[in-house]
Amino acid sequence: AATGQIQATLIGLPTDVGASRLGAAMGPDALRVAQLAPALQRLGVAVQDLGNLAGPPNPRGERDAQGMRNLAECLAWNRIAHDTVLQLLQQKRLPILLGGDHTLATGSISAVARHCRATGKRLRVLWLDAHSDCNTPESSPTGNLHGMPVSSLCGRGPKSLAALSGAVPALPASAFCQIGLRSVDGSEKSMIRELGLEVYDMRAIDELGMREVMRRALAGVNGPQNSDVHLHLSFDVDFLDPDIAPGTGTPVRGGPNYREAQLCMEMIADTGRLASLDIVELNPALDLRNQTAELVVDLVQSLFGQSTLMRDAP
Ligand code: EXY
Ligand code: MN
Ligand code: MN
Ligand code: MN
Repeated sequence: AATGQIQATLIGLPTDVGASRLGAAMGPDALRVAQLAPALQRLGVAVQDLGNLAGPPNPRGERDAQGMRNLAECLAWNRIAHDTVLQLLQQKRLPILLGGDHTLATGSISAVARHCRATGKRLRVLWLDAHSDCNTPESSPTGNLHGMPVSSLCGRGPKSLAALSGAVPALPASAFCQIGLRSVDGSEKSMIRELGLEVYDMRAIDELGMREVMRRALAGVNGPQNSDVHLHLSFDVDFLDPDIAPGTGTPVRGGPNYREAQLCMEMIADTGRLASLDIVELNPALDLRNQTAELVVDLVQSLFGQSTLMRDAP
């Protein structure tokens, strides 16, 4: 491959064990139907697809004594996510995790954090989501583990998930930046405070505009002084307004529109530091003619540098 060419690997993790609604398990194939790999290849990215990896089926369990649903299965899927992402990072590839529900970010980001520790990179995680995903088994209203990955990664969640990275917490809470929030449980508001999470909710986007929000979110990522930053994007499809992205299990109205989402992706692309990506919570069973998957592919093109004009670096 040419020097400097991005070598990306698609990892299909077809599971919805962390959610209440079924269907996110079909997310990887919907993205393939929407031509994700060819879209990246057109932008000069070399793409390998590992296909869908196998894991345990969804037992649709009730909450256990600790308050969690399907913990054993979630842990198994997250071990697969962790091991696969870690191996790809060691091969200098850019892992693109195709979920699957958002629990899987526990495994992928645990691997990214482990890799950054080993290589001396500084990790920044952008978390695009309608939700803050920082419940604990005790605080969760549902027991669904897709509402807990952030607290797990910050060392507060279920112990087995929190320990995947080989260090607890897997990363400091200050590494996170959450954007697009508009559905946050009361207990999560306390957790956001306690952890000191950097959050730009929809009100911040309304008041500041997406451009300023992203300028702030990427302040520690852009520029030559930050060339040692590994930027991870965890993209929950429910970040997007459900008018344009109905194919997701926990939609919340009032999200970013197409142009705001596209600018968000373009400004991430401009940093040149994107090194790993999760695309999660796409639910084709709730979609209309795969339009949400097609929208995500369009946005991922912006994320990998598609732009209307040739522009100078920021
Ligand atoms: N806060 C709610 C819960 O914990 O059950 C809803 C979480 C939805 C999580 C989605 C994936 O981002
Ligand atoms: Mn989420
Ligand atoms: Mn969400
Ligand atoms: Mn476009």
